[in-house]
Amino acid sequence: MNLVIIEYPDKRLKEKSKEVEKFDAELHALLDSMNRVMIKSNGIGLAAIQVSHPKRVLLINIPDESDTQSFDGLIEMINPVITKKVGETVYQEGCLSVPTFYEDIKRFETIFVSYQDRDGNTKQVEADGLLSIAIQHEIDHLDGILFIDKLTYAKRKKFEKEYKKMLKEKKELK
Ligand code: QAP
Ligand code: CO
Repeated sequence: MNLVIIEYPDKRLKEKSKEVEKFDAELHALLDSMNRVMIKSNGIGLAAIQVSHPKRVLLINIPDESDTQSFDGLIEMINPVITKKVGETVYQEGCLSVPTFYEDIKRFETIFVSYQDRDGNTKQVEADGLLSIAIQHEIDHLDGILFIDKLTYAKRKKFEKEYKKMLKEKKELK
C-alpha cells in the first residue's frame, strides 16, 4: 500500500473516523504501510485519517534516548478510548499534516487508555509524559480535531498567516 500524508487545509482531516470491526490482512497492511510512511517522514505519531483512511487506527513510535526509532517502540492502537484523565501539562506540539508549525498545547498529564491491538485483543495502558501527549494528539485526529484547533483566536490568526506564507514559498520552489 503506497500512502501519502495529507496536509492542512485538506478538509478530509476534519472527518470523524469509523470504528474498526475487521482485524484482517487489510488492516495489517494498512498498519505496516502507515509505519513505513511515519518513519520516512520522521514522525512519532500518525492517525489513519492522515493517510486518507477514516478508521480509528493510530500509531505511535517515541524514539529512545539514542533518538533512533526502534521497532520495539512501536505502539498500534485500534478503537482507542480514554477512560481516565489526570492533571495538566503543556508541550510544544507539531503534526505531520501541519508541517513546519509548532505551538504549546495544554493536555492531560496522565491518561488511562483502553484499545485493541491488530488482532482485536483488548488492552489497557496508563500513559504519561510524551506518550500521553502523543496518544491525546492522535485520538483528536480520529475525531477530526487538529492541534491548531486548540489555539486561542489570536494565535490561530497568526498561524493562518504564517502557514499561508509557508505554502506560497513551497509552491514557488517547485
Ligand atoms: C504528534 O507529530 C505529536 O512540522 C506527532 O515538518 C506531537 O510526528 C506527538 C513532524 C507532539 C507528541 C507530541 C512535524 C515532522 C512530525 C513537522 C509528529 C515536520 C516534520 C510531527
Ligand atoms: Co497530527
